[in-house]
Amino acid sequence: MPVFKFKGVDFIEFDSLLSEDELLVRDTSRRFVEENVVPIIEQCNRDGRFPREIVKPMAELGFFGPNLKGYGCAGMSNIDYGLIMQELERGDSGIRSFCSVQSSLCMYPIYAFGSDAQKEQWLPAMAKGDKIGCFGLTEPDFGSNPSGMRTRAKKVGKEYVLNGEKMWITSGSIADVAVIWAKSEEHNNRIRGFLVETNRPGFKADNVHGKWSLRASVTSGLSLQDVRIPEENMLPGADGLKGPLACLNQARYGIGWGTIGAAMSCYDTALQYAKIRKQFRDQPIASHQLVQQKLVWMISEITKAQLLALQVGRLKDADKVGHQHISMLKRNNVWMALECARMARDILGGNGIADDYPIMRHMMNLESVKTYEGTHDIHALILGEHITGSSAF
Ligand code: TGC
Ligand code: FAD
Repeated sequence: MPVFKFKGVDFIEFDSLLSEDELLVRDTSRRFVEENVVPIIEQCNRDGRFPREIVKPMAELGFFGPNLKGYGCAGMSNIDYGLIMQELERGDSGIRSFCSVQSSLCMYPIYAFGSDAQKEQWLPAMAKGDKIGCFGLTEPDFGSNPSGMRTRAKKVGKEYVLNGEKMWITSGSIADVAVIWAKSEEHNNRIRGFLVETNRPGFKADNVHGKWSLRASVTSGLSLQDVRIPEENMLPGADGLKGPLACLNQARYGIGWGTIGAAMSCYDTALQYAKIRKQFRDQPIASHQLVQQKLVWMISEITKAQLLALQVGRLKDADKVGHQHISMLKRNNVWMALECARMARDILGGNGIADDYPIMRHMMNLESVKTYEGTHDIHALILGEHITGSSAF
């Protein structure tokens, strides 16, 4: 079975739009993935194992909280952050997921909404990969509509007591700290964020088994039964649903870039395969018009997705990005990558379903990516509300 080495995908000299520093970040991340992810990921996927051994090496390259400043974080731009996500997801969406959650869903809320003491306690350790975080927003009965959540925090003396269930939580059972979103009785039942150390009595994380997607990522259900935390563990700066939604803006932005990486992996594999696979008159399938049409669709959509991601990133770096821009990026680029994976799978014929090639794994992963961080249709409704002024939720 031929092993294809990734050749990079750049149709319109996209690289000329990146600075030397940005290219360095991209190439360093690319090398990391070639050396540390590609050789092990198919086996991890088969075994349903998250490769914890790559957490420290990722930390050493500054992959955790890369766009945060201070506290041991790398202080990179949002474009740099996006390029890291692109390369990680070219390896596997589960590896990018781990970084998204650590960086955008745990470190970011502590950075943006935390007290000085919370920042000092958690951010340097999380940047080093010594502590792992998870983000508990979704509940068994409240996914797209998190405002209905049932998890409650009750103030008792100088503690909060938390009760509730969270579902589909990435890194749940390997986390040292969980950012738990709960309705706080003390705050008129408004949603607040709480830092819950996962070794507290009453906290339990059970892994979801039988997943056909994101198999190299840990996904857990969380149960909180009378979990007591000191009052200092509440995030003082987050009030209402806009707190967790602000974190989701960061992570959705990273997904917008990450999925380009998955699409590049599928396109590059399909192109290399089509050039050597022969059918009919001893011709490579790449010479057939219908195969070319699929490859052309893929490279066109990947190129458009790169430009969209770059512009949203530039807006983000200039502090001009709106959550509607990020919704368009997440929605379009996940759809684009999933369509690329399906077409690439088709081009490989029967070989497309085997894990000698990365395509089917990307395709299965992307089904989750289409759903989490706001489903494809929820982002359509967010965009629809923005352009019409009418909410259709
Ligand atoms: P709505 O009334 O529209 O908004 C409530 C308040 O939030 C403000 N807001 C935002 N703020 C910041 N960023 C955004 N993107 C925001 N969108 C809205 C809004 O202005 C309002 O503020 P205020 O001051 O008036 O209170 O809220 P709603 O209840 O109608 O719901 C809105 C909706 C549907 C958009 C939201 O609930 C939503 O996005 N649903 C999707 C849920 C979701 O994305 N869950 C993700 C869970 S985490 C995850 O999936 C991690 S996967 C990790 C991985 O492995 O990579
Ligand atoms: P539902 O909300 O029940 O949606 C089901 C279907 O109904 C979807 O097609 C949806 O688009 C549609 N729908 C819902 N409402 C409307 C409407 N008003 N109009 C039209 N269509 C609608 N959550 C976390 O908090 N933290 C995590 O770390 C995390 N990691 C995840 C990892 C994985 C692998 C997965 C699969 C999920 C993860 N999630 C996480 C949860 C994820 O965010 C939710 O699955 C997602 O928000 C959708 O919620 P749901 O699954 O309850 O689907």
